[in-house]
Amino acid sequence: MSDRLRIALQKKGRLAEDSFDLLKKCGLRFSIRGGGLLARVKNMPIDLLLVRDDDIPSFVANNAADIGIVGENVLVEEQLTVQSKLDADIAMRLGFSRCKLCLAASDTGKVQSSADLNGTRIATTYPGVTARYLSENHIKATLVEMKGAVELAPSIGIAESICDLVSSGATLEANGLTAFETILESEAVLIRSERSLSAEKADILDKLMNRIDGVLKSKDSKYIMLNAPKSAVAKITNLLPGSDAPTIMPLAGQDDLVAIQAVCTETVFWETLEGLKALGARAILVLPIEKMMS
Ligand code: PRT
Ligand code: ZN
Repeated sequence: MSDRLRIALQKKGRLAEDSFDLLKKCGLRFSIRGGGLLARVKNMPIDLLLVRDDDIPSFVANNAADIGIVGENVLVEEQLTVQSKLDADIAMRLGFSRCKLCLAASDTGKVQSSADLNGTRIATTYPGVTARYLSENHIKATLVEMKGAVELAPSIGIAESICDLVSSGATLEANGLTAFETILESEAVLIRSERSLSAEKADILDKLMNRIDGVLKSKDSKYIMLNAPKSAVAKITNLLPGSDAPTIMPLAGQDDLVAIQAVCTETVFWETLEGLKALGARAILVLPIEKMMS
């Protein structure tokens, strides 16, 4: 393989746009056009391998790609169902495409909780993760493996419950189903194998992961600027969410006031601003942060 770092990404689907977006925010310049399998990053030695999400863990494990971005649900399922140990694991959590793998059943059926699962049928596209849950909880049930449309299984009479991904819950509701147990929480993850990379690739991966870290940190971070009475500085700085060491500066011609500036690494809510104001803070500005590197 060449010394260009190869990243396996979902070509089309729920992960694709957010994965492309994250890499673009990291400064990678590329365009995804047509049906090509490979897209070249113009300004860094990186190639993007555009595939179905299910193939990403094995492509990384088998050296078709160096790293990949995939749902944790797909990675864990592959780890549990592949014959020998899968050489691909989480290098970084990415915080998007969050969803849960849940057991769900009809409100009127005989399964209302995990305690009712013994001797019943569960339809799922995640036999590995579902079987692990059943075994850990000493439940004996039959798995009905499906390729999709799992939510229809109870109404067509092939299973009493399902185990499927849920995000808003609208699909379950539309099919008269209610989730009664979460067996896996998932988000998009960056995965890599344990193989060592060439020095060039290791370098570029290091740089990329630092940039991803910066993008993720800056997402919820805000820069706060305000003026405050000197007497309230301690209370005001205490209220700034997730900030250490704010900058405190004198204000020309205002002996009793100081200017405070701080990076807040947690969400700044309206309630926080109201609290700051109640302590005497004035001219409060909350600014977005585009990039961060520590
Ligand atoms: O074609 P390819 O094989 O690449 O894609 P795919 O069709 O297998 O996957 P895709 O694009 O649907 O999902 C990719 C990944 O997105 C999943 O592996 C999850 O990690 C993540 N994700 C996040 C979801 C959902 N949310 C989600 N809601 N994947 C699927 N769903 C489905 C779910 O299966 C159910 O049918 O959406 C429906 C439920 O959604 P709500 O909002 O009604 O609860
Ligand atoms: Zn898929």
